[in-house]
Amino acid sequence: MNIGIVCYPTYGGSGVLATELGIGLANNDHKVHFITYKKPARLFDFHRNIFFHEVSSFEYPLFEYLPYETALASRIVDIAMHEKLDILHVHYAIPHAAAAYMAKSILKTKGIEIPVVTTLHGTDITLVGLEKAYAPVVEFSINASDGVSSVSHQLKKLTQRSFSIEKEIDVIHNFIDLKKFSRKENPELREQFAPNGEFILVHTSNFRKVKRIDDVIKVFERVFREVPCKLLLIGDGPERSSLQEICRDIGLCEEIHFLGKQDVVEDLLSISDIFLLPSAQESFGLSALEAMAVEVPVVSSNAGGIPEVNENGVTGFLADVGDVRTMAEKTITLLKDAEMLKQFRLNALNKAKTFDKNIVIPKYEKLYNKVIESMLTY
Ligand code: GMT
Repeated sequence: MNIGIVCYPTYGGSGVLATELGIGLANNDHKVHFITYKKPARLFDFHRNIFFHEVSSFEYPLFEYLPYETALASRIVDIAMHEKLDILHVHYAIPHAAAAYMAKSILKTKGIEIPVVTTLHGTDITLVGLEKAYAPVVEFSINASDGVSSVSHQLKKLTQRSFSIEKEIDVIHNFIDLKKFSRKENPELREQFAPNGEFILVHTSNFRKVKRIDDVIKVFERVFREVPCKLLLIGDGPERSSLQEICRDIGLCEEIHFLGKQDVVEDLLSISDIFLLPSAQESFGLSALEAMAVEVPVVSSNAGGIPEVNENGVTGFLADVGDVRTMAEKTITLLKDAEMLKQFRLNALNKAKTFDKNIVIPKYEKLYNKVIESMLTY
């Protein structure tokens, strides 16, 4: 198949997943065309089946805001016509699903029918999508898609509750490449952060408010009082400077390492003992799955779709959003009980295996075939 993928090219979960999907599809002999404003962050290597088409908006003094959606739709039209796309898969509804609808309508006037699949990732529904400024377009463009998928059962339910959705929504969970995300012990690296054999707690995200990283620090502060440990904070975003201020205020700068954006996050996860994810909302929690794949149990909130990944008392622990006391207690329990920690590490890996890319990517291929077939019979 010739597949067009539209996504955010950043380190955020939807962009990471879209990129890994594109790589997986290319390995399955499909030709994959990424259409976005920058090369996707996780697209490192050359692959003979992967093509990147940059979308550039034309600047003009009249434009206080660049019309990216128009530029994207125009680029999709161009690629669909000249690369003969069989299907277009857009990740994150805003503004990609609307641009896809526009492109599809233009292509129709040229006698080209292209099916569109929209994958809902979370904040495109929960945070941004429900905003009055976007909601009618989000609802319309989901219904105008030929196939719709959501990354968790919880997100599907929420989408159906929040909008008037006529389309069937297929749940296709996030997935993981278990070859890439496998534990690689690295005592030298570990020693750089924990020279006296301390435990290492870790969190990775885009440092947005929704992640509640201040709760990560509150949990760490409580754990630190009981068990020698260090905290790695991986990623960057709008909250970083205020978080650094918190660390200074509580005098834990030496124990908390802000590592910024990292390309090879699996190496840092591999030297960690517990992953913290106290998010206010989380449609799935790809970062938790990445940690579990490298045998790191997760202590998290029970928000959104997290319970579909992190099983309470099995692969880690869950607590209500904001309940830092329970999160800290559970973390301490795990760190103090070597047998339990060992069992949870194994459970985390086993659970991660159920989201193996080789199980999940064929579900997308099946959805593409279903959508293409239904268009042919229409
Ligand atoms: O919040 C993020 O980490 C970024 C965000 C995005 O849209 O890029 O991630 C969302 O999509 C991921 C991939 O499907 C999910 O695993 C994340 O749970 C989801 N984030 C939220 O719902 C807050």
